[in-house]
Amino acid sequence: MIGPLGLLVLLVVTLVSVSVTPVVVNGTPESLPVDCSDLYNNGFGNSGVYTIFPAGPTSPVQVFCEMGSMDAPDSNKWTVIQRRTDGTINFYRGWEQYKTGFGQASSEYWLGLENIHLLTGKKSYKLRVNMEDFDGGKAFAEYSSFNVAPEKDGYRLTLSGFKDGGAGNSLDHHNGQKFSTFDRDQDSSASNCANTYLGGWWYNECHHCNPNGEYLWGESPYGIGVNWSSWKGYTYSLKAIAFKLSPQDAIG
Ligand SMILES: [Ca+2]
Repeated sequence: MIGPLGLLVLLVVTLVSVSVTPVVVNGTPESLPVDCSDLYNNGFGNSGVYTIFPAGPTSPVQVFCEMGSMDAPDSNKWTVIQRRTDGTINFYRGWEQYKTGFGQASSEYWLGLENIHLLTGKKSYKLRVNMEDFDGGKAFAEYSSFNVAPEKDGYRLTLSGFKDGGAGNSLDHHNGQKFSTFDRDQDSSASNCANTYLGGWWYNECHHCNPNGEYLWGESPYGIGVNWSSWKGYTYSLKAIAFKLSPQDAIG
């Protein structure tokens, strides 16, 4: 039996032990993981949500890692930088939100332009874009190099080495463009593309793909949905799309 004093002590001990439980950090200060490939090499083999440090030890960021499967042990370890799956997260946001990131690593999110820029400055990455329609169709596009410039250059996109996985090359139209949001128009159009097409993107004049557009479940008005025009055109909003990075030297 524990008396009232015993219960009080137990409660205090429990509270103290909860409050001082350290935050679990994947890796030591000397080897903080920059991306999912680092985590995999540190022994974390399962796909899921992890913490990475592309901006250094004081700026942890949550990310979804696709680690492949036992059947394909040499496959790439993908760091997801953008994902749409169900429309639960609003992607019509301003510059500061696109700069720092938003959403949930377990569902829909944007990693943030600053994080993506810092990532692509630390290693040489390839990009894969996987997508799905509402009838079970799947396709992808891959680029052997992907880079995002610093904010002072408008987070300009540079990519090359297209490989077609059935989706077509809709991202090529955006190569060399600065990033635009409704409150920071850096596109090549006289209009405000982000405002017209309801997303934030490397808009040109204006887009061939709109992955951060409005989530609209298939047939939808021209250009405002989650479009990948070379696969499904401008009036079809995809069920799912994900942008993910893997180091260029990875096998697969
Ligand atoms: Ca404009």
